[in-house]
Parts: sequence; C-alpha cells; structure tokens
Amino acid sequence: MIARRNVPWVRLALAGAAVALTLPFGGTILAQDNKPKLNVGGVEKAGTGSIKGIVKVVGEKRNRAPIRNMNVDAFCAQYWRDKEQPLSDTYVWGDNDTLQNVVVYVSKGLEGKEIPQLDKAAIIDQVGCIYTPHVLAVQTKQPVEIHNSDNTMHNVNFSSSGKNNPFNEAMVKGVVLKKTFTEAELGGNFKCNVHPWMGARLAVFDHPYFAVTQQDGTFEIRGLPPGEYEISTWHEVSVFKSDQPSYKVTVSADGVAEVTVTYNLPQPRNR
Ligand SMILES: [Cu+2]
Repeated sequence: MIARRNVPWVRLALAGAAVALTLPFGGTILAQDNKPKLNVGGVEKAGTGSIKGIVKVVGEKRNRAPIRNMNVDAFCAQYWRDKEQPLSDTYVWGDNDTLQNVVVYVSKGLEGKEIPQLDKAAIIDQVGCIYTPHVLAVQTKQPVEIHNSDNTMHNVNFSSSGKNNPFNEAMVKGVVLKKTFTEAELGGNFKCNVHPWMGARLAVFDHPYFAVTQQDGTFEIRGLPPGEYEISTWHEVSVFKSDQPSYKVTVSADGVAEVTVTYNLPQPRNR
C-alpha cells in the first residue's frame, strides 16, 4: 500500500506542472504509524518554501509529576493497570534537550498574501483518559473533531482565551463532536470535569502556517510564498519563554529556512 504521505504534488511538481497546486493538510499529514504528523504544518504548494526548526531548552528540566488519581474511574484505572504510570502533560520534554507541544507560527509577513484554507478535519481524541494530542492547533473555520476512544464518559468543557464560543458537552464512547473556531486565539482550554487531570490546549490561527513540536522538538511549516517572515512560539507554561519574542526568516522559492528556537527554563528556587 502506498503511504498517504506520498502526496501527488511532488510528482506533479517534478513533472513540471506550471499551475500552482494547493493541497492543504494542516496537522493531518500521516506518519508511517498512521498518526497525524503535527510538527509538520502549512500547505503543500509548488514553488513555495518552508521553515524548519527545533525548539531547544536550556536550564534545569523539572521532573514531570505522575498522574495518581486515575482510580476515580474504573475504566481509566484498568487502562493504565499494566502500563507505565502516565505523567502530567503540562510540559513534556522532547529528545535531546528539546520541548514538545510548543506552538510555532508565522506571526508576521503574510500581509497581502493569499491565505489558503485548511478543510481537512483536525482531530483531538481521548485515549486512556488523556487528551491526544495535548495541544491542538487549527485554522479558523477548519473542521475540528473531538473523539472519545474510551469506554467511559468524558465531558469536554471548552473555555476560550478569546472570543470563541465556550461549550460543555458530555460524550460516551464513539461520540464525535464537530466544531469550528472562528476567531484566532492562543491558549483555549479543554477540560474534563469527570477526570480533573484531563486538559488540552487550543491554538487557532487565521492562516495555515503553524505546527506543534513533537517527540524530537522539531517543526516544519510548508508552502510559504517567498518573502520575509517572522515566527513566534507559544507554550502553555507561561514561565517557559523563548530567548526572542520572534525570529526573522527569509524564505525563497523551493528553499528551506532553518531556525533554532531556544527556551530558557526558569532557574530553580534557592534550596
Ligand atoms: Cu474525562
């Protein structure tokens, strides 16, 4: 079977297709294990460039706290019984001194440019009483599906950090909530009132040029027209800050601009 990530634009581009072709995938390009490749965002469009980078951390990496109260729900407890104890997902270190779940986005340079619309659904699931992914980034008006793979009831209590409408809906296994977000925002909150450790964060952009760092701390934003841009980053722990508010990059046609983002971790308190 041909992996779905072998997208046709590459072949078309190689065949010398003169027409710019846009195939938005925003956050749903599939890796070989069939999971969404969230650290790759943007669109696939011939004749455009991309930004690739990594979010590194400098400083002492605090241990993540174990989630201890899974036993308030028999299903959640059973799910984790023979597995490694899950850890709080408020911050998740990546491989080799990197940071996961950092939202990276183009913050300047898109003015006057054509903005593609992502139309493929972004999915957030509840698996083992934990939101997966922990940070969801979407474009305004992009379809969003909230799934429940667990054989227990969750409720999704969404509160906006901006102007998106809040909602609070219970969902049993197999239910899919379909939503769209109309306003750009950074830091919307999903909570579950049944399982107090369950939380996820939402970022909404009025363009498709964003990505969320994963296991190796990397990100890639594709399909940018040539130009000068700035990228910015966001992490839900407000004391985790990058050493610059934004990073300037120059993107050329078919080129790859590279950037290293450094997060300085807060110093531990005096002991
Ligand atoms: Cu729940």
